[in-house]
Amino acid sequence: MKKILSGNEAIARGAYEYGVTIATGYPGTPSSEILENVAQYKEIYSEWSINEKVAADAAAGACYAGKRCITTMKQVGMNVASEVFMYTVYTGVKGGLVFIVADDPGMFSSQNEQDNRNYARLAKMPMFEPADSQDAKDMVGAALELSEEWDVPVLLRTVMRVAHSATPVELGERNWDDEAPTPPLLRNPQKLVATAAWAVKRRPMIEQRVKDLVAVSDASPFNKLMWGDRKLGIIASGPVYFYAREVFPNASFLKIGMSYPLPEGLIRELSEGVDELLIIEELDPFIEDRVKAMGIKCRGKEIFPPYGELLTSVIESCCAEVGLYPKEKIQSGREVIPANIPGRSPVLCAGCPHRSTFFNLSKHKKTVVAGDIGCYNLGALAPFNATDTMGAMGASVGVAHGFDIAKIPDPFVAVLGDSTFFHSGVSPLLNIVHNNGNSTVVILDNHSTAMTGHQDNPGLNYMLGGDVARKIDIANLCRACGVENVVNVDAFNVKAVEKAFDEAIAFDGPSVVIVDGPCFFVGEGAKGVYTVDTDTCIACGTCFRLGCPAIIQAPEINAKNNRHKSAIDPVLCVGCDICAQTCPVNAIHKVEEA
Ligand SMILES: Cc1ncc(C[n+]2csc(CCOP(=O)(O)OP(=O)(O)O)c2C)c(N)n1
Repeated sequence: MKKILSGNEAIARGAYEYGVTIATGYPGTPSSEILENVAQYKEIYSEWSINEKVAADAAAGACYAGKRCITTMKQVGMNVASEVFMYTVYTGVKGGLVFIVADDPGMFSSQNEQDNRNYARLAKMPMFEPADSQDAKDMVGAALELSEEWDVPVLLRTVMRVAHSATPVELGERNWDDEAPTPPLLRNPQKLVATAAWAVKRRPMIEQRVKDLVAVSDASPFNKLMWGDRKLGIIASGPVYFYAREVFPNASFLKIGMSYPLPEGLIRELSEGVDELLIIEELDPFIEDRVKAMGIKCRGKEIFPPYGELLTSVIESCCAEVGLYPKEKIQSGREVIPANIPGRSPVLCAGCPHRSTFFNLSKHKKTVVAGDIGCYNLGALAPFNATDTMGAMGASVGVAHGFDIAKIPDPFVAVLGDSTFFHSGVSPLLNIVHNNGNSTVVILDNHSTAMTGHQDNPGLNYMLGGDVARKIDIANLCRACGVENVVNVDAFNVKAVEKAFDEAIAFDGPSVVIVDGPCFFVGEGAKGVYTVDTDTCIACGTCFRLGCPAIIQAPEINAKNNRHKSAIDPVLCVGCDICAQTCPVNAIHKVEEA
């Protein structure tokens, strides 16, 4: 039976069909739906772990116990998990272990555009790259088998277009003995303890394995040499293969699906059979560098940019520039976003509990804000313009400590969310305490990992799949880290939030303010609708500084300052009351129900 599945759904299906019994991960676009779909297969234990490294360690442990495991992450999550594949390449596996990472060429939802194929080379770990959903499902099976046969973790690297596009997939059944008991762990410290004295003995094997795997790559059904016109040969991997095929339907192609190590025999065969060889790949010259190192003449990054997606339109115009494609054939209208659409800045949702924090921080222009990754990243944008730094998850707490030890003259705070705190905020908080630091850490506890789709985290009493979980109290955790000044404040009380910030910043020693209030989408729903009394409104603009999408311009103008008065869109308002609390003339009030 065939079904149309997204790449992420297809990977989940592959995990089901090919006997995966443990699946771990940490959410992040464009990878999150993999685990959410895996969770629907009751034969597979799945969990959102607290971060990618913990998820990958857990998968490593389970694979040592003989289970087939996958661990999923977004592209920057690979950095967090990197310790784990660097050591599992040495220890090997028992059950198959597949690291699944979704890269983000074009940076649709990421702070950088790293090309994680480089990690395969760095770790010397085999890698597959699906071009569509069928590939994605099949490669889960192939990667697990390769992992077990070669005693090595395998990387399955997708990109956003594969993760989120839906194409037909042939479905199979799960052929796995789920009732078989887990045998005792096979003790083998010389292999599983990656201490220098033992690991160094395995080092030459790792090099040899990569050399031997070249033959496997050459024989892989995922590496396909397809002869066409001998004037032009193209090597492409992932979805770029389809884009390139569309531009050059008659060329000879090597479609690469197993991309580390590369199929050197097939590459040589193609290069010897064509007049000109092009490497069309998104981001880094990963294939090109290897092909050139093999002494083969080819062109790649001298024609195509090393950033962004290489969609059909980009390939056409780049090739037209160097005379490889007729300029007059370039098809207009293929742009993803037509140039004449005005840009719109994203804003916090109506009813967002983060609003009171950024409204207050934006009033205190002197306060430096070390920001973090979550919905609250919008605090960096208008109308708040409050956040000064943001680099990676959990970085806010360490960066604030850096401000402290550098003795910056202005007050400062770190701001991060509950999921981010659990992910990588706890250890830098311990670091502040241990090193006699004097920073204020603001934890925006919206009872959710909201930005990536409301996944669970240790502050919540449920797990992926719905089972009841032990709930960690963030305030007690901070106290256990040694922070004496920990306060909880209601996120929907603007004045109380301001007071808590002022007191925490003034406090001599580390302090934590937990701004507590549920994300609207996990809370109890709308609390009513508010309205603006146009006669009372003085058009001061204070409510616009809340950046609430429900607050709009009224047609009426205040003649004194010639500015539009405010109004509230009743469809968007959820009754959080924040605008009413901040209006200096009390012009905003709740619409009483009839
Ligand atoms: C290393 C890494 N993993 C995953 C992500 C994807 N990601 C961005 S924000 C976020 C979680 C945000 O949750 P939280 O801190 O609770 O803030 P909220 O969005 O709920 O306000 C995640 C998982 C990332 N950017 N970096």
